[in-house]
Amino acid sequence: KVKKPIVISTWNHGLPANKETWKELKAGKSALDAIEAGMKIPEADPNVRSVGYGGYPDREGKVTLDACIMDHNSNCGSVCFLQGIMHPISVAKRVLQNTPHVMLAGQGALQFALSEGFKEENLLTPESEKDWKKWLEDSKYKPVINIENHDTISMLMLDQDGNLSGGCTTSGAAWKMHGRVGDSPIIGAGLFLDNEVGAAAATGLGEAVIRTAGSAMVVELMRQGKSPFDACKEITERIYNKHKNHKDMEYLQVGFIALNKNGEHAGYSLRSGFNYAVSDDEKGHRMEDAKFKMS
Ligand code: SD4
Repeated sequence: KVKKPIVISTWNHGLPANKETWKELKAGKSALDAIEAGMKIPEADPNVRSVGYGGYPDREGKVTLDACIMDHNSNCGSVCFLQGIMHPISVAKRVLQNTPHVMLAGQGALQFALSEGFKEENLLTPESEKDWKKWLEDSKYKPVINIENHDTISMLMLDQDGNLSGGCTTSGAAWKMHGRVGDSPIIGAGLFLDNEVGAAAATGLGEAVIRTAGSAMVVELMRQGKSPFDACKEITERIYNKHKNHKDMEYLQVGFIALNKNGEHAGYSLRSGFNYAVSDDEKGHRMEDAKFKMS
């Protein structure tokens, strides 16, 4: 029997996001509206240091945001390298709905957001500014694995009608180069779904996920008959094998979540510490620890 609706999303900040999404879904909102509503919670929360407002800036002290959203008809909207907008997930949804394109970047994304009525705001909190100044003292770029147990929020949904959709939003890797874009806004890397098969999303070091077309590969393995767990595990292992002798290996963390058309789900990560939120009618809202390859 198909378990639906079901919503899963990455990390501890996925729990409040899931709760909001669930509420909206139960109130009759569309899948995309419900995903947007949930993702806005961590985006607006200054204590979530890896998403939206309060996210760590790049090495020039600029908070730059990546987000995307995708529906069951494979319609996609995405923004990358967007600055000064509190809710990149909402702008991504407008790209999907109101433009002939999939992805808008930087100044162009900002221009579009402003034309859609979004307000420009300063997203660098005093706390983030302080941390950035401290980082400038020796200014070494070295991603920290599982930053405070959260990173990108990626959400996947199987709705009441049995349709899949998903979204991602992040401020990206802390202290990145100005202009760096991660996996999260890239359809096929940070997020992918095929309504015939399943959905997958990534968290962790975006470069490694892009190099391997991570989320698209997880979905493709599910198409070939793998369970969400086996698909996430196989692609995580592939990423490990590709990076064993790579300079990124020292700080490499990647994690995937996946959901198939039957409502079966899983998470798997390279290193320990990854968890994800699950919401369904049977057991309500809870966190599940992902299995992992190494500690
Ligand atoms: C990215 N996956 O931009 C995102 C989030 C992150 O270190 O900060 N990773 O790569």
